[in-house]
Amino acid sequence: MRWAALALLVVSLQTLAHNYEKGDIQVRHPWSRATPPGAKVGVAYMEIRNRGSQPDRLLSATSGVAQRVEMHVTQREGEVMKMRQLQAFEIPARERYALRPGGSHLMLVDLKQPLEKGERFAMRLRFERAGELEIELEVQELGSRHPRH
Ligand SMILES: [Cu+2]
Repeated sequence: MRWAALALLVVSLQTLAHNYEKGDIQVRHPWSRATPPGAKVGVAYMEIRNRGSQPDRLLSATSGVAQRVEMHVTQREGEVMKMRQLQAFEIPARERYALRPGGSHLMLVDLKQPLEKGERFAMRLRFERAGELEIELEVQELGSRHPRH
């Protein structure tokens, strides 16, 4: 009885917090956006915290919902915002690296199915120091600018 209650508590805390940890790396509030029918790309956002005294790097990400996941930064070029692909995201020691609309993000390329509001999907992140971390992203509505939490 006690164990069951404890297990339930753990599950509900995880649902509330929606954070993931591996080594010195913590991933907070990973989320994505619903895609219109026929869209071939989606996005993923989150905050990556490095609590360690050494920098780390996000080397790659994979997910079953897309053919591949790319790391993009958004840069202004004159009047236009352009996306550029990076080979890694550098996560400085004792800092937060935010992936958010209008900034750095993960791009889900060649989606295998539309992303629907309210669903969750898994993604595997690979960090140079912290290793691999499995996270779940929550799909929010089409125009969302911020995580729901
Ligand atoms: Cu992009």
